[in-house]
Amino acid sequence: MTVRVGVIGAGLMGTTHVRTLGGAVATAEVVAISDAVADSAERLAREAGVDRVTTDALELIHEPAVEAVVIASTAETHEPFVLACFEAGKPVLCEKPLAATPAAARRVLEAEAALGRRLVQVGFMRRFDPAYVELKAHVDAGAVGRPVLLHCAHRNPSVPPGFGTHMILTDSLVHDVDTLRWLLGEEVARVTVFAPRPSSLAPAGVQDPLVAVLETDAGTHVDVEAFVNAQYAYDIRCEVVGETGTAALATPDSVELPMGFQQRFAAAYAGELEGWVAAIASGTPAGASAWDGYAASVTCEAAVQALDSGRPTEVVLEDRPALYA
Ligand code: ISE
Repeated sequence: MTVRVGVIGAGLMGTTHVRTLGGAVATAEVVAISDAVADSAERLAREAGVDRVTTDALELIHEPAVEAVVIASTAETHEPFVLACFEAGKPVLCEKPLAATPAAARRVLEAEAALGRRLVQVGFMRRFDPAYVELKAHVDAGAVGRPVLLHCAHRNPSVPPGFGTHMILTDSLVHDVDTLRWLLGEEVARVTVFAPRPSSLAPAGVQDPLVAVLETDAGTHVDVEAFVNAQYAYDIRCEVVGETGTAALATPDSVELPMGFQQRFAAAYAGELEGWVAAIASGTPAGASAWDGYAASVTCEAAVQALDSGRPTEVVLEDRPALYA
């Protein structure tokens, strides 16, 4: 069975998804592309050999030939486009964040809970990264005993212009928030953010790196160094310290480290899209749910408050609908 996919957004992530769907996912076919900028949509459609091109994402969502949708447009568009997919009854893979604010993410989650079936998967691709999957399998098998600490690092060589201090938390740390929740099966209860001496190579006014300490509801402590102008490479680390041992994410040798997340997580993006397509075929949802998107969004907002206030900040999640039990 081949799933016919429409892709919204022809920027960096939309392009990555179209190329991955075309090259690495035999069970999917991209049949439509939209972008608010006509030239961008047309460029990507030409590259991918796709005929249906539009600047109107809602038209793409309601197009009968489109069976499932990938959303890779700007964050503010995620809520209306995901809700339109719900209305059309179409499965949707939405890039992170699920929505631009925690309140918007909550509205999406409540709309899906009211539908009574999971239609949205959030693009937290690390859950499909072979090294993370192996680490989780170790931890789940009890290889390190009960986890007590996680030490993580999220380093980008550089980020695009305009990437400010809060984005380090909402755009980068958000991945570590999702992986810690997924690895541990625990929710974050409190977050504190420390601002060390900023790198002189970060743009003026940007506080980089940051160190977040996240405490889970079970008492596990997770420290994450988020450093987005680290210059030397794209370097992602994670070590789980348990009561009887430790297990770390397999990372390439320093000479082999990639410079970009597209290379580092190429297998993860392919696995994410394959998992999504397989879930559509089987009817059993995979990957991060709207609840995961909502929880990550609330946690990152609390991290922003923690940084701005210089104080530990509680993460308060509203009730979890039965759909996400
Ligand atoms: C970017 O949006 C991503 O999703 C990358 O995985 C992350 O490493 C980067 O820091 C973000 O800006």
